[in-house]
Amino acid sequence: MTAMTKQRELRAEFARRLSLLYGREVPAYAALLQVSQEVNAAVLAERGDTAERLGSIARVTAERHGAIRVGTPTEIAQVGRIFAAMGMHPVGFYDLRDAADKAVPVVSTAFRPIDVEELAYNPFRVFTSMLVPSDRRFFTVDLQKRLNTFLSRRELFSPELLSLADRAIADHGLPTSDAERFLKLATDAFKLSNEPVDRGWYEELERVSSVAADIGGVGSTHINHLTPRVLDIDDLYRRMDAQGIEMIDAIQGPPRWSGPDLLLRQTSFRALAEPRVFREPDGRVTEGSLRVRFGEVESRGIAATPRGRALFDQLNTEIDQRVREASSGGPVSAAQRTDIGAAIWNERVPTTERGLVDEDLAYFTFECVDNPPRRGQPPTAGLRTLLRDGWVRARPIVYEDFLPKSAAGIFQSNLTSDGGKGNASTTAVPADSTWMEGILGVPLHDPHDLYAAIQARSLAEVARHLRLPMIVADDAPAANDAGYADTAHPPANVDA
Ligand code: OOG
Ligand code: NI
Repeated sequence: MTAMTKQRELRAEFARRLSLLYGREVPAYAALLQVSQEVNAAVLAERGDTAERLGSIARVTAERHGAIRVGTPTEIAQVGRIFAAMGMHPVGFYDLRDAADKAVPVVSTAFRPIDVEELAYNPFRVFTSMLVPSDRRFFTVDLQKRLNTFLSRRELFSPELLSLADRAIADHGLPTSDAERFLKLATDAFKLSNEPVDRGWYEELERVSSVAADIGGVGSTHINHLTPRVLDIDDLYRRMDAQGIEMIDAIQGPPRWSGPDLLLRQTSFRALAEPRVFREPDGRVTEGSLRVRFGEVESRGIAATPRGRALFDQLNTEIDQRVREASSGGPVSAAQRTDIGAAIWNERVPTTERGLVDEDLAYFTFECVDNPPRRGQPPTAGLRTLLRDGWVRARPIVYEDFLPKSAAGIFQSNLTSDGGKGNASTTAVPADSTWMEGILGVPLHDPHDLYAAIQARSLAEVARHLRLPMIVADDAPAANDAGYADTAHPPANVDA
């Protein structure tokens, strides 16, 4: 039998090779990795086992997300085949055209593993954006036509790479000799090209949107950034700042607060000028530079339920409002904004994991405790009571996805031109999740469904173990229950 390289092994090795490639191309990324490792080592030393509550240190150390940008439905469908070969599937739909004030004319999804075991093995995910040239808020009919002509002439992924991808999908991996070829072609496809960039064309697009120019102004694609995960992003921010690396103003996502990490916090250092070759309008080939690629870092928290997500969105609105009020007295600094955010969160969100379970704000898996406090049949099938009485324990499920507002913030803070954005009324096609699904030809997973299924499976297992027909969320409101002393907040935390 020929030795096979499994899809998960292809994924882990692809992530490793991209990281080596990006470190060679963008030296500041290598510095960021170094600082990330220092931060993680410090957190592990300080917090011990609890540092690994949201993933083993081995997982977190290897963990990256990439970001790529493509131009057409054909291109994103090809990207989908290459990632499917590595066990990465499209999850979620992000419309950054609406999430941003500046011109970000793309819609996006994230390709990632979806099974618990696959995520634990290597969670590599790639935020993948596709240009929408039909959107009249950004592009005229004429520019759309010329863009489409330009894009239809380029080939990002060779037929050989795509056919190897299809074989890896069909056979759940590749013979090891072919795996090497596949990995080489896949990694090379995201290398920064030294083909001359047509200056006139690039600049025309840049006047509309830097993102459009980065995607449609060049003949190939490249990895835009590769993001390591840290266990303390505030510490990382301070350390990078102290090294004189220019960071964007803020950490995106939830503020630092007194409760457990939730969802996703991200920050980045500013896009750096990289040498590129240009073809000038008079035909001369010159050396110049472009500022499109940057370094991002993130810390991941617990996945929020739809209820938790709605609360998060509502608190964002309230933070914005409070910041607006405060700014009537003078400019509000990033630090002040963080303080305002933290105050609101501390007041409105339960500060313990148990509180998050009780109010159904975040996803957990549940398991039976080996030595429950009492013997025999548990008295109830209610989850809160089982937790309180020590029959069952909860483990948080880590958030594996992205946040549209943060993604838009990261895009925007790295744009060299603001670009223009007209009004919405003349958009041609509804570029929505159904449309994206049709283009990819495979289901676009809903992140909530994936987390909910993981949680439900663990509850079914608990029920089987305890010989209960099913586990139900207790219907008594948590705060009426004297056993919830560790929940620091009254029920008014949530407006339901
Ligand atoms: C993608 C920006 C979004 C994130 O982590 O939210 C993103 C891009 O710049 O192409 O990567
Ligand atoms: Ni990113």
